[in-house]
Formats: sequence, C-alpha cells, structure tokens
Amino acid sequence: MVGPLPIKFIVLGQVGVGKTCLMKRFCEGEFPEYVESTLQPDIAVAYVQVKGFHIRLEIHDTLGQERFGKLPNILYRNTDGIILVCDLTQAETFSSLTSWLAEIKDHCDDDVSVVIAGNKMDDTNGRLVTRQMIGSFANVENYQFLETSAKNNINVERVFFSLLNEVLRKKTLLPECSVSEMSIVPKEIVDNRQPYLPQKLTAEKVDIISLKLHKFKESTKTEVKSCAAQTGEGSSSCSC
Ligand SMILES: Nc1nc2c(ncn2[C@@H]2O[C@H](COP(=O)(O)OP(=O)(O)OP(=O)(O)O)[C@@H](O)[C@H]2O)c(=O)[nH]1
Ligand SMILES: [Mg+2]
Repeated sequence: MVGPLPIKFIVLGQVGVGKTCLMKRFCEGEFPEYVESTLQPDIAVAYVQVKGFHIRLEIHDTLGQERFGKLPNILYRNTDGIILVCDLTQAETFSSLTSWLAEIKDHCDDDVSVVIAGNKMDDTNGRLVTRQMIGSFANVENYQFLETSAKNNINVERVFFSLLNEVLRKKTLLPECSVSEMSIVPKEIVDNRQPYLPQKLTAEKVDIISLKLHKFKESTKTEVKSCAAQTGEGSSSCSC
C-alpha cells in the first residue's frame, strides 16, 4: 500500500538563530514561550496536501555546529531540501552562511534545494543584516531567500512551502503546482487517519517513490554495516 510521498528537510544555521522556533511554528502553529538550545538533532513531521496529493514532510532540527563541532554525516543523507537560517540581528550568523553552504555542498547531492531564511525580522531595532545584504548573497548563490519571524508568524509557512515547491519541481514527482495551492493537513485529521493514500498517483509515480524508499533503506544498511566494520559492533566511537 502506498502512503504519502516522503520528503526530508533539514534546518541548519548557527546557535540561536531560531531553527527550533521556525520548525515549531510551522509544525505546531505556535511560538514556544520558552525554548532550550537543541542538544541533539530532533525530528518533527508535518503532512502537506497539494492538488489532492499528500506529502509526509519530515523536518530535522539541528544544533548550531559552532558549539559542538560538525554535524554527523548521516544527518545529511537523503535530504531533499534545506532551510538555512541566519538571525537578522546577529551579523556573524549571516557571515557564517558561506561555510554552511560549503558544508551542504560537501554532504548533499548537487540538486539539493536550499532556501535562506533571515529570521527575527520582527526585531527592527536590533536588526544588523539588511534585506539588500541577504538578497545579494542569495542571488550570487542562486538560492531563494525570505525574511521570516517565527515570533510573529511572518513568512514561516511560505519558507517551508517554497522549499517544498522547489523540491517537487526538481524531482518532477507531482504536476506543476504553486505555493498557494499547498496546505498543512490539520493534526486532528492526521491523528485519526487511516493510512493516507494519495488520490492521483499513477503507477509510474508509485514506482519512483518505491525506488526512492528502496534506495534510502539500502543506503541506511550500508551506513550501519560500515559503522560496524569501522568500530566493531556496539562501539559508540563511530564518527558518522
Ligand atoms: N524576536 C524573535 N526572537 C526569536 C525568533 N525566533 C526565535 N527567537 C528567539 O531566539 C532564541 C533562540 O531560538 P531557538 O529556536 O532556540 O534557536 P535555535 O537556532 O534552535 O538555537 P540552537 O538550538 O541553540 O541551535 C529564543 O530565545 C527564541 O525565543 C523570532 O522570529 N523573533
Ligand atoms: Mg534549536
């Protein structure tokens, strides 16, 4: 039985730029009153519908690597899209985008989609990164960019949907669609759902999706085997 189309996003950026708040705002519709610094990668799932298709969006929240060293390679595996976040009130988080992009190029497929989010746009007094700065940077790198506020809920859905739209367009998995045609499936419906069946999947699309899942499972197996070979089973010293 075929379920919703699985898509993986990761949210990257320096410590404190608002990665967790953006994810929670998108997935839970709320800005957390109190949020702790993320100490290990976390995953949230949102279901999105577009043109009668259903997508299972798995969003991986990460920790700013300047505090704990590089993120594990496996986190980047099978990533379809990345939201790269900087804080408009902290100039160094904007400067760090270049090294984040190098990291992405090192670890992800060439066709991975990236959207840059300049977060905390609500804090107009504290702002140090101008729209022009972030816009020129994104243009040179040829990525989309949006200014966001997880706090005031500005452009949060848009940033996730723009990235999803680009992923779907590149992979040509679904018919052409626009951000305005996307919506989150309400949690109550997801909780009570029977297995979610896309209504218009053709046999060809089903094959593509099955192949993608198969590749993912195979690569995970290889990863586990190579870890075991490197470290001996049960060892915790594997670097991946
Ligand atoms: N003004 C404002 N503050 C925000 C916004 N988003 C997040 N914050 C605040 O920024 C701080 C850090 O937010 P987090 O979401 O924890 O940032 P993070 O990038 O996940 O941080 P790490 O997990 O430590 O890497 C918190 O105090 C949030 O309340 C925003 O849009 N506007
Ligand atoms: Mg966090």
